[in-house]
Amino acid sequence: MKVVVLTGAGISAESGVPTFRDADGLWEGHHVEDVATPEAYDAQPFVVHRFYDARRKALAAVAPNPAHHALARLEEALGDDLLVVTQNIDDLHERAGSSRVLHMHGELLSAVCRACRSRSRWERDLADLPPCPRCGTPDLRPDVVWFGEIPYEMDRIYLALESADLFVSIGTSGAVYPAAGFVQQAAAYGARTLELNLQVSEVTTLFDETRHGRAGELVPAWVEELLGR
Ligand code: BJW
Repeated sequence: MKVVVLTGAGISAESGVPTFRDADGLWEGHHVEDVATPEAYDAQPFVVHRFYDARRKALAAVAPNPAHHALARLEEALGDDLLVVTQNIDDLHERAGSSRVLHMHGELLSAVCRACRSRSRWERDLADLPPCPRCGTPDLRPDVVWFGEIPYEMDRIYLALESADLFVSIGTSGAVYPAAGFVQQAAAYGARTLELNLQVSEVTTLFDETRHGRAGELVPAWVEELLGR
């Protein structure tokens, strides 16, 4: 059985990573839509750098939770038949042991040079304008996908959705496209669809089945069920 899992901020919430649109979703009074655009970066690069530098630093203090670990166990069982598509820029899936993960909105631990377009693994701050390791230009930005930019890996994601038997969405509000449209694409190609979320999302009605609760409980239970244990 081929399974595609889409994850959003809700899967990392119990690890202590704030979501975007829940009660604690504001950052220094900004909505994510105010800081996650190329226009915001051009207008106030230091505000945007501080937002991402703070989140990159905070990664060191968080750890994968039972939901991330359960998906890693599912990969052990299904191998290439599981693909995790994450909108999250943290590295908690990888730290739990998952390797088949596509970061469609980029990664906190990566920087992209606006001069030479090269992408480099990046663990330090960017606000102090360090030089690009490849070309030396001090014009690195977070390697993340902002509103109006094209998400990464779309070809591989659409191909996986076309052949999926099961599409599962975990902890995402369905407020942001194209990810919010994956349920309809997967269903159109014949997949069964399941949503696991703390509460009703903007696309809940599009799923064959929805379960409400915390990802740290729902995901391990669903994985055990799928593996017939
Ligand atoms: C729990 C839980 C627990 C909490 N357990 N659950 C009109 C129609 C269609 C599209 C558009 C449109 N107008 C504009 C667009 C396009 C635009 C868009 O979608 N805008 C919307 C505002 C409408 N999209 C884009 O611009 C995208 N690009 C694009 O479309 O390019 C064109 C193209 C596409 C495809 C092929 C070719 C071309 C780019 C979008 C980029 C989004 N970037 C961000 C920032 C990334 C970097 C960063 O992290 O800072 O991505 S914005 C932010 O939102 C981030 C997230 O990945 C994304 C989604 O958020 P998520 O993960 O859903 O979090 P929340 O907070 O919203 O929800 C958390 C959920 O968890 C909630 O449901 C809780 O209930 C739940 N929860 N605790 C279980 N313990």
